[in-house]
Amino acid sequence: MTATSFYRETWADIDLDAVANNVRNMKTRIPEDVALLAVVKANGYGHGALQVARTALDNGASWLAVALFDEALALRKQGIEAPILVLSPIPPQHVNHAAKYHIALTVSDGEWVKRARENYTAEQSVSLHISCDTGMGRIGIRNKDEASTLVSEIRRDPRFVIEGMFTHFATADQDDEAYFNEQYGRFEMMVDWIQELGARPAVIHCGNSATTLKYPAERRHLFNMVRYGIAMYGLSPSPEMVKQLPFVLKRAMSLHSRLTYVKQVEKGSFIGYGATYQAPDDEWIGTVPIGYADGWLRGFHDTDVLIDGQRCPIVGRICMDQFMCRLPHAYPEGTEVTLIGKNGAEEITADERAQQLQTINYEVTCTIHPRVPRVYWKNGKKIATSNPILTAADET
Ligand code: PMH
Repeated sequence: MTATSFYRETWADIDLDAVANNVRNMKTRIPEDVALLAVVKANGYGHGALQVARTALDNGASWLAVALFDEALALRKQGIEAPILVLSPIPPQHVNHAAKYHIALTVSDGEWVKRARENYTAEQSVSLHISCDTGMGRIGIRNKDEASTLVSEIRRDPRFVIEGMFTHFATADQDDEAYFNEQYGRFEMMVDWIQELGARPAVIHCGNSATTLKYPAERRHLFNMVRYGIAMYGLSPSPEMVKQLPFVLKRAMSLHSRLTYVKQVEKGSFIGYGATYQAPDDEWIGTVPIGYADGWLRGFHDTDVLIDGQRCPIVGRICMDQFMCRLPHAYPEGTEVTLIGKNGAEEITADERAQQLQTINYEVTCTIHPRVPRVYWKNGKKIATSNPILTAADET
């Protein structure tokens, strides 16, 4: 158990009401018999896997997915009973753990099944989802031979259950739909191959956030489950998609800190490593306790933060645990600094941060390090805090 208190005043607020809203909105837009799977890998895209998982399940999701077996196990051990799918291949010797904890695995090749069989000592069955590479080029079967080898290897042990099959789209968030349609066509063909082998599974899924937002009622793109990731956290899958969102996405993460040190420097003073900033005038400088080791990357050096509803420029290089910014005048130590989110009438979104780093919003939220405590809000009230640096025992 991680601690609930923290001693450095830097934290990420996670608005679980926003997640709940994004899940309910999506659930009401997809056909009733299409299941909603909440993707909570990478600690829920940085938002906190357990809290997001619980919120999603309470609001219409019935499945969860993660990338690592470790992430699945952590959820199980924390009391999550819903089906969990691990989306990446895991070493075959861990099949026993998967069987024991009812964690569904992704399979891509017959060789994996063979090796898993050799290691399989558990009595329980294990659910498998066949990954199909329709053009993402990451994992999955690519042709009919691979499909039939895989299915026949699986059939050699009745404890293997083919529960699902899926693919992942490489370009669903882009305006040009040609490659998406090509991938979709290949997936339909692969579903037919598996059906011809008499192994059509109960759960067939291919839609990510972008697919599901674009075609919320178009069954052919959804089969009977969709995998909801980035939009569940309130972020658009791509800048192109912002104009075609079927409902307002509510952003769940904001990032905050407080000034720990405020001083007036004389004209000509240097600030930070490399002495890259020289004050052009006498000016007020504030120090903020978050740095690149927190995922507040050095690439943010020429951007602003929000203090008292105003944009204040970061000056000098970002250090490992702190950075400095220019203040319009003196502010008391302890004044709130917003790095992502609203402060007064101003807002800096994860999308703006992504643009500043020439990356995507996914990377911005995932990169906020676990040493930044997450503070969870539900029904407008703080319900939990997680600080994995300290254990619960350290608090007593
Ligand atoms: N399914 C799979 C297999 C995924 O890898 C992802 C996201 C999702 C669903 C959810 O997609 P969404 O967040 O766009 O809704 N995976 C990744 C990735 O590997 N890199 O960026 C996103």
